[in-house]
Order: sequence, then structure tokens, then C-alpha cells
Amino acid sequence: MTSRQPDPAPGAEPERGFVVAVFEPGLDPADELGELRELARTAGVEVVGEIVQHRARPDSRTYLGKGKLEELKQALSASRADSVIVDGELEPAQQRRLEDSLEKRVVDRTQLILDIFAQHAVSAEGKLQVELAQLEYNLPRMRGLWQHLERLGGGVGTRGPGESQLETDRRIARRRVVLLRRRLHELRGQRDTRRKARRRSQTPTVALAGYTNVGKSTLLNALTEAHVPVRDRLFETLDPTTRSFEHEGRRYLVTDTVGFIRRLPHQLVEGFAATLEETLVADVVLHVVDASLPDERLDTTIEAVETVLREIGAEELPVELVLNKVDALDPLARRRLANRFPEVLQISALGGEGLDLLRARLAERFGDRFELVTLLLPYEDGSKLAELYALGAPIEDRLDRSDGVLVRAHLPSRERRRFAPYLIVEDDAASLSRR
Ligand SMILES: Nc1nc2c(ncn2[C@@H]2O[C@H](COP(=O)(O)OP(=O)(O)OP(=O)(O)O)[C@@H](O)[C@H]2O)c(=O)[nH]1
Ligand SMILES: [Mg+2]
Repeated sequence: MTSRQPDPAPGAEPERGFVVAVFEPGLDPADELGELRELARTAGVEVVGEIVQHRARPDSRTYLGKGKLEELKQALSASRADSVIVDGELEPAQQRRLEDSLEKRVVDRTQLILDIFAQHAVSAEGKLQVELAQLEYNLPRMRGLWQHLERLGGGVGTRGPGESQLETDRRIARRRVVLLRRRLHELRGQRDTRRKARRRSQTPTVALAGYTNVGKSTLLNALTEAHVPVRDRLFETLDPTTRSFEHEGRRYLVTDTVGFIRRLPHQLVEGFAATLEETLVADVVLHVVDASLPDERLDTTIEAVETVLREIGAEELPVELVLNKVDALDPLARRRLANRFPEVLQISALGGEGLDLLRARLAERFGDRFELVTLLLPYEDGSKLAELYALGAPIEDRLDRSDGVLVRAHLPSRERRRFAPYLIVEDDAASLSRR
């Protein structure tokens, strides 16, 4: 599947996929199918047919019940489908039985999402994260899939007496998992260093979070004049990007990360843990919502994001909801939204509407983190001045005097202690400056 291209060259035949879903009570069929179709489209698959079965839970052996399975067989041959896409996570044995019985490749929702991630991974870290997630998915499903890995390490492929090919393959895959985890751990160390540098700078940090395709990257670009790629497909962004913007003389950092989805495969949550943690070091999470979605879908996406945020341990962070894509709504729909979400800003990352208000609201949130102080830094403590500049604290005024440098600066509240010996009471400052 990973060889599939998301955008087939003109004239090339896209893969033909047949969608199969079991709807348990409580699931909204239109919603479910809509999302599965979107996933298929993003993966470069043309959906050529659909079969839906309503039952309490999928069949434990073959996902679909007997009758439906027969129906599917007929429909498959008529539709000339290359593969079957199942809207759920299949047990390895279920998948095997289905493949054997249908004589077609069967792809479950998890694998479809993993494929999309594989197609979209750009950075070295992103690629390792996806490979790890794929291996963990494939390990219990292996049927001699891993021959190509044998050549990776000298002697790894040599088989012990009595060991089957499959066992050898599993052993190689497990070693690769260990290796990938180690490499990711190293990369994570580097990321921590960068993150700590950012923390030291005390610059307020905003993390963009939200369902996939809601416009997070568009918003990052609009707020910070960045050029992160934006596309109308799922999981366009996998690597975190941090950019800054200035508002009234202060600098703010904005981080854009991977989008969320309902029932995010747990292999991906593990693989992308480090990336998702970028969200955790933020001072505030901006939860971006696609306001152009129908009401129910809007609610499920908000819930899904809240669930993932809880799963990665971000529930303690302050979250600010923001409704994006309001340019796609008529005035009535916007009023209804305003009633449903009274305090929430309505913006258009694409058109620019509401962005000034958003910047102002973010700034307001961080307002108490800075205080305007006057410091007298003697020349013999010259390094303190450098430290002050390193904080990125906006400097209002600076006067070089005989006894040191007099500075008026917006000092981050947390740094007050470090600079306490140099603080000058405001009233004195005016008279001092004349000295
Ligand atoms: N009408 C409208 N479309 C928007 C707006 N913001 C983003 N979009 C469109 O929504 C699609 C997805 O935008 P992205 O910025 O890539 O979304 P994302 O949340 O970063 O998506 P992933 O990285 O794939 O999770 C693109 O086609 C954008 O042009 C907006 O304010 N209004
Ligand atoms: Mg994006």
C-alpha cells in the first residue's frame, strides 16, 4: 500500500477501493462514511462501492455476517475493486479470514491512516515515527512480510536450527522496533534541548491543536507569515513547526502540529508521542474548529480533540476554542454559532477576518506575565544586561550612565527574582535618570 501515490499522474488509474462498514448503534452512519471516504481520497484511493451492515457489533470471525459477506463478494467482482477498505480496526485473524475469503487485499481504518502518514512524512523523525507505528501494526499480522529487512544487518537473517522463516522475520522486525525506539529517543533529546532554549527565552507559546483539515497550518501562516504547506486533505502536517509573531512589541511563539482524528490508532499515538508533546509545553492550546461542519460533526470533532488532549496529558493546560472557516457560513449560521459558543472568536484564517482580535485575545491572556520595571545594571555586572536581552523582554528605554545602564523593560514575572537586586522603584527612576 505504501507504494500508492496520493496524486496519481494524469491518466494513471487510481487504486479502486470498496468501502465496508458495520454500524454499531450510536454511530452516525453519514458521519462515519463521510470520514472514511475522506481518508480514502487522501490516500489516493477511488471509492467504487460501499456496503453497510447494521448490527450490535462486527462479526468476531469475518467482521461482516455471513449473508453480507456473500453480498460483498458479488458486489466486488462487479465493481472491479482492487481492495476492500474496512471502517474499523480488524483483529489480525479477522483480516486474514476476510482476505482469504474475498481474495482481495483488505485494509482496515488503522492501516489506511498509517498509509496516509507514510505518504506525508517528510522529516527524518517523521519517517521513523511512521515506520515504528507501521511495524507495531504489522508485527502481529506478519505472514513472511519482512524478507526485505533481512539484508539490513550482517548475520541477522541467519536462521537457527528449527526456526521457521516467520519466526526469523518476527525477530528482525522486533529488533528494528528496538532500533527505531532508540533513534527516536535520541532525536527526542535534541528536541528537548531546543524546547528548553525556548522555555528559557520565556516567550509565550501558543500550540495549535485540532481535528485534521480544520485549518491549523493556514492559521499559523496567517498569524506568523510562515509558509507551511496547506492542502485540502487529511494529515497534511506531520512535523511540528514553530514560528513567531509580534503584537504590540512583544513576541509570541505559535506551534503547529499533527492533526487529530477520532479513534486515532494507538500505534500512532505512541509513535508520535514526542510530536504531540510539543503541545504540552505550550502556555495555551488554541483548539481550532472547522465551523463549516454540520452541527453534529462539529461536536464529534471537538470531543475527539478533547479526548486526544486528555490522552497525551494536556488536560491541565488552558484551552481556548476558536471557530475557523466562518467565511464559508451565511450570517444566520454565524449567529447560531455565536449562540452556541458565546465567548468563542469566529475567524477566517484564509480571509484574515478576526485575526487581529485573536492576536489581541492571546496577548491579553499573557498580559500578566510581564511587568514594566526599571533596572539599574552596574557595568561590573555586565552579563546581566545580556541576560535581560536574552529573555526577549521588550526594552522600552535604555540610558547609559556613569554608574551603569538604566533600562525600562517588560520583565517576565518569573524573572523578577533574578533581577530583584537591580530593581528601582518607579518614583525614583525619573529623578535618577537625570543624575
Ligand atoms: N473557507 C476556508 N477554508 C479554509 C480556512 N482555513 C483553512 N481552509 C482550508 O482548509 C483546508 C485545510 O487547511 P490546512 O491549514 O492544511 O488544515 P490543517 O488543520 O493544518 O490540516 P492537517 O495538517 O491536514 O491536519 C485547506 O484547503 C485550506 O485552504 C478558512 O478560514 N476558510
Ligand atoms: Mg496542517
